[in-house]
Amino acid sequence: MLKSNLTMFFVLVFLLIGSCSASTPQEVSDAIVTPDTQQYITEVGSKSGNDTQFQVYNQSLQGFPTNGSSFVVISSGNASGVNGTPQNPWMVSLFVGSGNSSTTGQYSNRNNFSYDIANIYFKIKLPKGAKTISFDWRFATSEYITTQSFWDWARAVITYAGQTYNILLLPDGKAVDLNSSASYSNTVAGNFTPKDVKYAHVTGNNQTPGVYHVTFDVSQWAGEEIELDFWVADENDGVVDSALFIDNLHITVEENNTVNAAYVPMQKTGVPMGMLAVGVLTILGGVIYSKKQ
Ligand SMILES: [Ca+2]
Ligand SMILES: [Ca+2]
Repeated sequence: MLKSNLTMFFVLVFLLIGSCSASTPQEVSDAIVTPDTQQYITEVGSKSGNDTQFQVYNQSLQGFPTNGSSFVVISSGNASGVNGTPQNPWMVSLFVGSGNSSTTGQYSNRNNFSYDIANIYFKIKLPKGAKTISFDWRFATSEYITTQSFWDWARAVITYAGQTYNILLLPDGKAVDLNSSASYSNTVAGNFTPKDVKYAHVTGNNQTPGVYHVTFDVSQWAGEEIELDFWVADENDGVVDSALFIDNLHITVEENNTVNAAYVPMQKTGVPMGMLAVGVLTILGGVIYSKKQ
């Protein structure tokens, strides 16, 4: 009896630790890349930051997840335990001591030194007929938006043939940081909605509500490999943190290229192509017939 109780105790402890543990780049990828886009990811990894700065969530926060049952928070501090009620600045703070501008070459939008730089990168082999890459995001911070001494920042950078494109932009086209996001953010003192995270400010206020969505045209690189880097960092000091909420990373492909003979499970079912066509036509006929009824 005692032994089974002890076993149950350790199982519970394990589950509790497990639910709060940091996430690996592969877990991040599994959580945010849509099922039909997974096949195009050739490599995922991290160039900067430690495990505590990446966290997969399997719960509803700030309108996420927007695809599937999980999403990711990437932070310049501890990314776990951000669920709660909005707090005044300093409440979600940690000097992580991971990469800084000297090691990553990444400086803030006003070119200041940065700390606790978190990165997740994806190498993506775009299929023939690739049209766009897209994802959903929100920028959150525990910094003082009113005093604005520390312009923490976030980027999503596509690299192809040495050229880089930051596609994480606010509705006015500005790159994301504490300063530029202020006019788009909920505040603890104001109308913070939904009130389910500890951050002092999160983008998506009454004027431009909800989760933001990026769509970027990649058709010029169809068939080629590109890289996508997500970056989040502290500026000037590492103590008060900021974060990026991400989900629904997706590549759209021209319809002619989405159905490929290689993906038709011919060997599994053993149904000859002709029979398959008859079956599809029969179903279509049934649909048309039932619509006419
Ligand atoms: Ca900061
Ligand atoms: Ca930090």
